[in-house]
Amino acid sequence: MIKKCIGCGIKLQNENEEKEGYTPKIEKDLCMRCFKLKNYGKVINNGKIQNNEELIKKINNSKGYVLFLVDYLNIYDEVINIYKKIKCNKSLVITKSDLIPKNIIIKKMINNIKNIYEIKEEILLVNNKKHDEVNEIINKYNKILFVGFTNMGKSSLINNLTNNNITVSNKKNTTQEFISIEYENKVLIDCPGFISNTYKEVIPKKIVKPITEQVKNKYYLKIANINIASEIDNNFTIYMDNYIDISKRKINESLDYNVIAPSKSDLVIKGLGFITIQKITKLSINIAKKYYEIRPSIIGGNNE
Ligand SMILES: Nc1nc2c(ncn2[C@@H]2O[C@H](COP(=O)(O)OP(=O)(O)OP(=O)(O)O)[C@@H](O)[C@H]2O)c(=O)[nH]1
Ligand SMILES: [Mg+2]
Repeated sequence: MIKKCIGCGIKLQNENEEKEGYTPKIEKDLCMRCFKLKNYGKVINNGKIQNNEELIKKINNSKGYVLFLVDYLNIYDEVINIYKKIKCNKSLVITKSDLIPKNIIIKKMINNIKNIYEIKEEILLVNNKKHDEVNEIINKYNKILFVGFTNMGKSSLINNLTNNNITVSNKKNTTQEFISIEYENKVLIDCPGFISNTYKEVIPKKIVKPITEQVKNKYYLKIANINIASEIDNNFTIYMDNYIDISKRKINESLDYNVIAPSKSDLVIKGLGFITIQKITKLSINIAKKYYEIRPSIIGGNNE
């Protein structure tokens, strides 16, 4: 009989310590990787690397209802493009609502996300302790897949809904295979996460306090080794983990201001969050283009 790890779904084996699914004793329920992740928060290997296109195919073949999870700091084109490739009935679920600053008007943010990214389906808001809107979906369908990029809280939500013990961690790629959970005559399926090319991943543990910085044109803002300068004096409001180092430094060299930022736009840094730029300007940013993008502000309006 094939035995699978209850933490990540991988097939267990006790023959080769170097290979995925290894456990010293096959009677155990967890692979070594999950055991170390759960007990010591340590990653002993990167695990099976997911292929996003293959994952999409498997999800589309499942014929289940898809809950596509993403937290509000990690919404960007690559994520929405994958969301749109999911052909099942689906909803977009904004997770970790406990991390959303109090000044954000949720309804407005959801509306902005719908408009900016042209989302036709409903958008739900949950955290792993408060998930009424997800319960309503579960009541309506028999097979529900929890889909999304790594670290968006899929396994946490399933654990909280069903009292299960799937491995949860702030490391990438925790869930390795599809895990089916039977729950009140329904099947809930935890999916491995999609992988993105992020600049750096920082997951806030506490509510994010937005930080507004006045940035004069002779200074640049330094955030986690990213230098951002504005051609004109400007206000930047930063929505990122509050433990990230932020400082202002004098500009000593001539910079190339080649990124247009309209007024009230967000500069999204993949994996970190976003910065709302108040006035129309040109920016200079010292990281590769693939790590960031500009969009209309999802916070929008005058609630800052
Ligand atoms: N603040 C907060 N953190 C959460 C919430 N849900 C999950 N997290 C944290 O987010 C991180 C990732 O959670 P997981 O449930 O492992 O994410 P996943 O989507 O299953 O990730 P993969 O298995 O890698 O695809 C962990 O550090 C969790 O503690 C939530 O509702 N609020
Ligand atoms: Mg998971």
